[in-house]
Amino acid sequence: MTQTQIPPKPSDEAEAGAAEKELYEGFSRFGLIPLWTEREGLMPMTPEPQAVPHIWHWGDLYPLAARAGDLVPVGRGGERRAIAVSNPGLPGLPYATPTLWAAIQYLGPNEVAPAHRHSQNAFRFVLEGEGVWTVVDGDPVAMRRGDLLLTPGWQFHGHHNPHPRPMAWLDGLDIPFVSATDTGFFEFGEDGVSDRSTPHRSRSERVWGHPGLRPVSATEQDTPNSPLAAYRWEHTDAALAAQLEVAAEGHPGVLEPGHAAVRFTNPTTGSDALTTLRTEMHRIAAGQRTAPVRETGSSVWQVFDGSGVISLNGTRTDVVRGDVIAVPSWCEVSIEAGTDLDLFRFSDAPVFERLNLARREYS
Ligand code: 1HN
Repeated sequence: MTQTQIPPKPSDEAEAGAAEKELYEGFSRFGLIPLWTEREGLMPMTPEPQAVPHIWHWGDLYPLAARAGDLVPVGRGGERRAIAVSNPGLPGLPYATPTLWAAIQYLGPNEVAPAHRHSQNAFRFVLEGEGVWTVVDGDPVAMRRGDLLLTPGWQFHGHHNPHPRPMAWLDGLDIPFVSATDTGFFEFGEDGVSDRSTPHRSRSERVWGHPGLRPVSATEQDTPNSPLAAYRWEHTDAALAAQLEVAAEGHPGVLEPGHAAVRFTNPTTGSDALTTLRTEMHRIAAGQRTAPVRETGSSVWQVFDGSGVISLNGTRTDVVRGDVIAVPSWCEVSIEAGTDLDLFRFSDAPVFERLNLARREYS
């Protein structure tokens, strides 16, 4: 048996320097990095995200998406005419934050985005317009302003626009998270979409879309993602309006004064609608300002209606309908409503809550 060679202790400074150099060369040669050179980067006192707070204005996004509609065909291969926001702190990556993808997708008259499926969870949120159907596992789901449409992981989905008008919407996916964890799978479906019918209500909504009523059926299992494919604006709007009314009558019901919020949930479990993505709609009454708050995990907001000012780590920016806002981990956020202000928000909170890494601090 060969014995491990232990180098003799260096006797003077020059020898110590040479010995240290040799030690670090040894680390490098064998693929090792000592903690003492890396500790601060590995374990900051509070989160130090590379992603930065950033705002993309709808007035810049939409014309470019429309131009892409003129110049770039949609079809097999590229799959979607989706243009992702790229956080300036994550240069070259099509990521809003380290975990969240957000894109504007544009589909022209009579165009079809072909069916496929992937393990990434996805949703669409419609800022304006209507006339596209997203066909989710064979169920055609109409898309209209204010609606949230779900495409849970591994369900086939394609979109078609049978109308003479183009339509654009916001896509949200957990692509960066799935990429970082090497858990992505993808499969092509048939060319086009399986069902070109255009029902007002999908089968999913007809079965699952009745408040507080769970179907008693032969398949009564809870599902990790929501079986409800569409959350309609008329319901979201009514829920937000009612919260503010109840609060105005002197009863509890809102998140904070003048600030109503609802979360889109999975009716089988009451948890978030998608396992990796939290989706919410917020309404802030004109003149109200939300309490500054920091949270771990990141989020993306889109102004749905109205205008106001968003403060991100103390920097104030005016926002109007359609603007998309990236909020990195531990960034302090406060929103002031100029007019009554409706905002859609999505985040990675379900992941960090499950992992016991969720933290929130009010300033
Ligand atoms: C996707 O399937 C959609 O279905 C949108 O609309 C964006 C980005 C990357 C990969 C798949 C969609 C996507 C996507």
